[in-house]
Amino acid sequence: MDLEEARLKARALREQIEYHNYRYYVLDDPVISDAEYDRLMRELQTLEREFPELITPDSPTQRVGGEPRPGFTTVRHFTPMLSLANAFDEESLREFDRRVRELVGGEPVEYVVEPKIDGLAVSLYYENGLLVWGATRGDGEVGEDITPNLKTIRSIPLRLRASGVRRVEVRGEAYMPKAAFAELNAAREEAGEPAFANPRNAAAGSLRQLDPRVTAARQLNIYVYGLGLVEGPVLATHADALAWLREAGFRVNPGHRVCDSIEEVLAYCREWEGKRFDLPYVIDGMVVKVNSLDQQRRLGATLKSPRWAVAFKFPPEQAVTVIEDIIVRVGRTGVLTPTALFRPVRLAGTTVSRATLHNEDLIREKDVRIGDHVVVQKAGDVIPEVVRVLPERRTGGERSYTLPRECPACGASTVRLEGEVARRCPNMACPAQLHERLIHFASRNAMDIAGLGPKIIAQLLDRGLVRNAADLYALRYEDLVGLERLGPKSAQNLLRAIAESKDRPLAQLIFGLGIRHVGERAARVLAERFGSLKNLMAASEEELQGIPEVGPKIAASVVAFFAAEENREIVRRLERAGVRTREEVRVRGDLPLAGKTFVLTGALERFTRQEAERLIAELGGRVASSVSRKTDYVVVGENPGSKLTRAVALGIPLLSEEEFLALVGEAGRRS
Ligand code: 3BA
Repeated sequence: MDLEEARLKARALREQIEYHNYRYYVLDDPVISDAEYDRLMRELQTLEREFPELITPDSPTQRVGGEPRPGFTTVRHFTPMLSLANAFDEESLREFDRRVRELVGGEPVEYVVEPKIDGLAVSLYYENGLLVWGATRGDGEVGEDITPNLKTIRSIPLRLRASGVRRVEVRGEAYMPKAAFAELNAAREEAGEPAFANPRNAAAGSLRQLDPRVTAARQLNIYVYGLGLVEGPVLATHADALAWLREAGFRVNPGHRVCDSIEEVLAYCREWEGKRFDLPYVIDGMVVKVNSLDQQRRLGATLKSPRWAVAFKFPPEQAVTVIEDIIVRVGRTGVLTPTALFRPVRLAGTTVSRATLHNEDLIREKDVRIGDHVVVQKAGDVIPEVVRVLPERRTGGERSYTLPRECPACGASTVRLEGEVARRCPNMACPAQLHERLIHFASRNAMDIAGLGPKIIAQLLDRGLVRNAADLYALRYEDLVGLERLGPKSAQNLLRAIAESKDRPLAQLIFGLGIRHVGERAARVLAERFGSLKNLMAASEEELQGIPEVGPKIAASVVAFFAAEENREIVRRLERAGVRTREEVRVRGDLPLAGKTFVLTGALERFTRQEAERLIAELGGRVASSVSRKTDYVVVGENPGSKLTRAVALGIPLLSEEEFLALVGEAGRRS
């Protein structure tokens, strides 16, 4: 392939990838499978590796930076990022409205009301349509340049989907969804690392990483809500600005609404207050903004905040309850986690009766005792936590608590490693750890073994029927049928579920092994990159670290896992039991090019047109005579015609003769 051809192809791939990014991350409505998306991305990476001069700053491959950077530099915002004045009750909001109407001389005023995302305010600066930098708010005048980190957020366009924009600053809130926060903290506790207090801290910590690969693994997202400097679009209202932002490719919260009166504003705020706990992200209030930009200009700002906007803050929901007991759980990696059990209370939409106390340092800091009255709340509306003790309600009968020096499950002496907050049971064969490891292995997102829950696993362990994941595949009907709560029919079903799990995708198996720091995303990356457990086991730490999205911690942990002989033995036994340990690209029984439509243009060197068509058909593909949106590949030979132009316009992947050969060669071997 020559440079010009490569340039065309790279452009087509980028356009396609950006389009699918937009469908997936902004519209939440993907039109291709993850596997197809990954294939496009790999193709572009390969191309850019071969022709590095083709790498552009807005290429989707630039979303994960390669190298950690020495530190953050600063940037000066073109227009300052002011702060928001707060209103803590309805009367203050009415007061805000009175002042606004007075200052605009009694004109009618429209407001836009939008949810106030609890994250980190950022500014994104675009020049001639391209993202130049992204920064934190900082002191409002000068922020930290966190461009490589922000580029890992897939819903931030690297290039605007709008033309004629010379310069623009886009403002928004980067945040961590509740589910991602819960997952991250669970993993951190297992790893003996301190948990983040709430999703906002987690988002801020993730964006202030020097290594963007860490940020990339954190599943951050963004809602944009405003503009700073604007040179290009002509806008009359804030609602126009939000509509323009959406068209330009940004993620705008669909929950914004234009209101004609402050009473309507209040009603809308109440409506959102009622559903705040059901949202997948944390909001701590609603933002009320004057809609007309002309009125905004006339209202102006004080030193700190604009007079045309106010944040209506929701109170954090708290409750008082009594701690009845503190128990300790031994996790998959041996971490001892103290959990407070308290009298059930309603909180942020659910009844809660327990809260993690995280670790022994925290218990000491808060001086939490059994029998204490405590204030509880949900950290960022997600995880229940003990905010503080009410010492004035102590009666003298409260009991202090210390984490046991011996593992409550196996009696081994617990240890606390230097620099870790966690106390661990060091015994790899500890039954509590085995139990948790097996629960994890059988869980939905791992090997997905229906019917193999905590109770059954406990019985299997008690009876010595299993000691690790590989033992599951040696279970016989006689072993199962005697278990409590397991009749003949359930035993049959469980056996079938275990057998069916042998065919799970490699990524799920890797995740199921429970390697420290290897979550679902990392497992997917590793499966894709290595294709088999055998290859993964042979990978060096350097090789692993060379993968974007795989940080040094994951790399070290994978190597350590496979260095342990018992783990290597488990893998060997899984293989022998017939568990799939390599990625299978095609669905069994299907032809390798099934469902794929090709168009040929130009002369091929090694095939006549007829030979090429026959080959494609033999492998299950179809050859069409003209390019349409349904075309999967266009094979480009010498002197291609207008089909190439059309393919580029539609963003259809192009294949050179070599690539076509590689594709059918590979497919041919597999069939
Ligand atoms: N709207 C935060 N400030 C916001 C532009 C003004 C503003 C916010 C907002 C000042 C949210 C202060 C930091 C800042 C841009 C300054 C929102 C949210 N509007 N929806 C009125 O959802 N958290 N934060 N950001 N300039």
